[in-house]
Amino acid sequence: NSLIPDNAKLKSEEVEGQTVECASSHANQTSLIDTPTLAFPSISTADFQFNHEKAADIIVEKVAEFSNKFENARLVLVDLTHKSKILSLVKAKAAEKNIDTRKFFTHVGDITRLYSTGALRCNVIANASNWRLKPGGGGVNAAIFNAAGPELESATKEKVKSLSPGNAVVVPLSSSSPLFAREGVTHVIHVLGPNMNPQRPNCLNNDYNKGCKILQDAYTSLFEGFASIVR
Ligand code: AR6
Repeated sequence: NSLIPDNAKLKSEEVEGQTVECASSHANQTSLIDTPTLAFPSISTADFQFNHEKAADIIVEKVAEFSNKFENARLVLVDLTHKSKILSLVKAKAAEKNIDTRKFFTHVGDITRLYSTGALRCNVIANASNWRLKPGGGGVNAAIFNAAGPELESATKEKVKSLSPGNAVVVPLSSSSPLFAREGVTHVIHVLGPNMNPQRPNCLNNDYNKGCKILQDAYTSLFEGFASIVR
């Protein structure tokens, strides 16, 4: 709580481009600020070229499995634009499955600026990582390492040296990291998904039997990692 600046407490939340006034009383503000929230990008669906329809099914399946396990926590799928195909697919499939929109929703924005530009509080963000857990390489990985500063690279190195596909690692962020100070992000969870891009390591050559299993494992590992922080 103390991490959130006072002047921020009266801000409204923006969900899917719609501004929802949600902090009119002190009690409401407190409950909202206290709600642990994981923002995550769609793993493997850009640089790693994983099929969007299949990825959307897996995201919704895993969200349905995990969202009920969290009594007081939210999962938010984030992408950069309103034109995002993966966000539209997931939104439609989540509605079909009647997933509680208080526990899971989609949001358009930069995952490194969710609070400062979208007024969306997320204490944990996920990264679609590479196996070496190195900065750069484009996509959300480059954005998160850039925004977090050198603190994220050193904290990551302290935890693990590499990741195999389908796994995730929780990295606590130092309070000196700009991502912590500006956005209120206390942890980054690196996730390595399946790769269908022949230009990248561990390419599965369109083997979607393996690919779907690895993507399911990746989300299980991500949501279990988040659960370990919330508990
Ligand atoms: N905020 C929110 N979502 C984003 C952002 C951002 N700043 N940037 C990208 N996305 P990708 P992958 C979305 O390619 O397919 C890296 O080079 C994007 O639109 O980042 O798992 C790593 O080092 C898409 O929906 O990850 C790996 O080598 C999603 O994030 C490789 O790419 C994931 O896109 C991983 O490829």
